Amino acid sequence: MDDPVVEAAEVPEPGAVTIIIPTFNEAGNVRELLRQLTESVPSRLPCEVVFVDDSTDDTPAVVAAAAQDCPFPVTVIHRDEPVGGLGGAVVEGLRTAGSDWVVVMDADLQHPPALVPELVAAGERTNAGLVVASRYIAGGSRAGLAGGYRVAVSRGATWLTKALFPRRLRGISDPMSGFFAIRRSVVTTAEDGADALKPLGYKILLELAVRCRPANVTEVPFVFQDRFAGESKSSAKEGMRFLRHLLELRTASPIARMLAFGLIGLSGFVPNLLALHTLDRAGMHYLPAEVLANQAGVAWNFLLIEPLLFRSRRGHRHWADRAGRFALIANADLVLRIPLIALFVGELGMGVLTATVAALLLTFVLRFAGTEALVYLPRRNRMRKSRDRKVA
Ligand SMILES: Nc1nc2c(ncn2[C@@H]2O[C@H](COP(=O)(O)OP(=O)(O)OP(=O)(O)O)[C@@H](O)[C@H]2O)c(=O)[nH]1
Ligand SMILES: [Mg+2]
Repeated sequence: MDDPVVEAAEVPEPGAVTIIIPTFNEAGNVRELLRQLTESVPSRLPCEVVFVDDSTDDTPAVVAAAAQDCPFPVTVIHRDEPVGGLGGAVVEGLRTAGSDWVVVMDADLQHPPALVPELVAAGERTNAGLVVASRYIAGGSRAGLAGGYRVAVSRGATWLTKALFPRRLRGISDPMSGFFAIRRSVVTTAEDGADALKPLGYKILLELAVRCRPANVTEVPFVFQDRFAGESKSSAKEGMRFLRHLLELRTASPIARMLAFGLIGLSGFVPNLLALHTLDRAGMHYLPAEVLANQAGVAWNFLLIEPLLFRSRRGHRHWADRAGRFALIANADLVLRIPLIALFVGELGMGVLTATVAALLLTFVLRFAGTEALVYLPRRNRMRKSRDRKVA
């Protein structure tokens, strides 16, 4: 990460709001954006502006030049590595902010700068921790969302997200909004603060609302404008990232993860039986065939479970190490099941069917816990140290 390149004024005024603006090649927009912010914000609310930039064009230079005319401090944090994309950039900005309120907005003028003071005022008035600028409440609209296709995708994504998180997103009609104000304390008092945030791509508001659980949420309507200049960076790839992000948030709790682990495990019966069928037809004795076919199920499970459930928890071990451990635990499950059933029937007097179900459940829980602890448990101290080194 480079040093901030612009400091138009020494320090922000007390009580100021930090406006975080992620930018990726927005050279055509940032001057107009700073002009409109200058026009509408400082007279009503002291502010500082932090651009978190992943551009490959001259956006930082354009900001530096335009900042000369701004009556508030303007900083550009240019990241050499765009970790986490747009969401990662916002988290980077949150880490540097020192103010009570932080506003996040896009650089392309789809979010009206004049609304910034109103977002913070609404939060103060209602004692909210999060104020969302919404396109979907009375007074708001999505005029600038180009084309029926994008409107449909946006609507569908909003519906899916709200259906997956009915409680955490209560009171938020527009969880896809990129324009919102949040009290910094909501982020810092959440467990692990900004470190717990693992945004993936565009949906940083979703990440904050689900992981930080602000107690009180308010919405303010706004009209989503057309892009002022430049090109959209949202793409089909972003769409896939969004779905992965949803899944990751939804399986953040161990119970939900165990459920997903079980479902993936069940799907592993398909390759297992297919392999068994093939080996059987090839004339292999059924016992070695069973053992081999089980490996097909194990491989299937590993390939699905890794990216879907443990994406952010696999960097600390080589993939071969993880695959070996995973397979060992999965096979131990099989070996353990028969003596367990014998124990349940012989010692506890259970019926064979009950004993089998009990053994299946117990080995499943053991397998899940074993996989979590022995394959994917992040070694916290080590990870933190290596990150600290990177930052330094
Ligand atoms: N730092 C950073 N900013 C990004 C990245 N991707 C997009 N942005 C910024 O995030 C904001 C939103 O991106 P847009 O491309 O406008 O996405 P959108 O508003 O969904 O799409 P349009 O409606 O077509 O404008 C803009 O300010 C972009 O410059 C990224 O990878 N890193
Ligand atoms: Mg945009």
